[in-house]
Amino acid sequence: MKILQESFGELNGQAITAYTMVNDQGMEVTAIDYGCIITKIMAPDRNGTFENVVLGFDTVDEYALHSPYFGAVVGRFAGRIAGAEFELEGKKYLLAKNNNGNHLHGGLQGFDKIVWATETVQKADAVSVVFSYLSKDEEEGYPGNFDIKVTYTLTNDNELQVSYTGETDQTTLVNVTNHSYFNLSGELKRDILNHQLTLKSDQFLELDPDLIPTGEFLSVENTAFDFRNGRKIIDGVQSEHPQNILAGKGFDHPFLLTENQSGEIILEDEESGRVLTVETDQLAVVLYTGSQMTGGYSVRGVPVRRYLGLCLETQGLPDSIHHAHFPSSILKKGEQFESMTKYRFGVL
Ligand code: G6D
Repeated sequence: MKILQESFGELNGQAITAYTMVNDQGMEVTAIDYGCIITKIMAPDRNGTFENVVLGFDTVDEYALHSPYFGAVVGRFAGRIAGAEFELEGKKYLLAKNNNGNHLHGGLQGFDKIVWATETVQKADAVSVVFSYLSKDEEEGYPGNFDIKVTYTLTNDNELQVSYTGETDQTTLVNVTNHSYFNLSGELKRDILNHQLTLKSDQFLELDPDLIPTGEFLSVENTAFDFRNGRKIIDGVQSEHPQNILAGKGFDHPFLLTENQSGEIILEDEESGRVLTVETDQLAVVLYTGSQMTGGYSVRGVPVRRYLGLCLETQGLPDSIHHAHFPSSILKKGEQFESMTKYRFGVL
């Protein structure tokens, strides 16, 4: 097990550093202190060939210019907040309107655009990079000084563990996730339409035309949203379900998980033999199939296009502050925000 540290250029005069965690099986995970962005995950296929399985760039300028949150930690509040405002304990807070008049992914300078402080930890069978940041009171319009740590740990079982801890000195909203785009074909050889996804989820959130939850929980039964027994992503692209069409012919939906830490999310690519198992303590996962990646730049030489990658953003429910029947994303002073999501890479 080792961690390599190297320069990843600079942004606005600030040096950016890349950390590559390597385990004894040859798996590698590279992340940079800008946005805690995971830039590369080298995982084996059924023949033991290690290839990159996430969308990412080799320069920080490309992230600043093009990235739709590739690999980044997203927050203070991942997902959308309707009207870019909310009321908490009798006070109204105004946020950036950075997505059709609503607030998306923490605003203009969300956690994905911060240079985080880092430290590394090396153990016999696991290595970690610990990212920390103090999100100041009223930063991006959110109340409270929110002190957050994100830890990436690579184990010798080819598992990447992402854990979040945080606390605030005032009541605030917190919903953080990692926004990696996975493509198990390796080096973006193919798109993700033939990836098979299995999800332990009976319900998903209905979205309105601005992709804001309406508050309705829809059953997956007899729809392309039913991933309980495994389903190819292409089914959602070819589906005539209004919600698949609304999401740009695909998915951009929060799914409520019926189980946690029990193989609740499994992504498979038959051709490469790669399997990604995601386990989380979060109540939901947003499946986003990249239907808004419409071009204009390349990803390590591959012209970007729809369905080149998919996201499995484990998190709370978007816009929960405006839906009293949704589980809350409110964090109060004295409470500890804690969450862990594990990404285990294997082969069929
Ligand atoms: C689009 O609607 C989608 C979001 O879910 C995604 O996170 C973003 O692109 C990158 O806005």
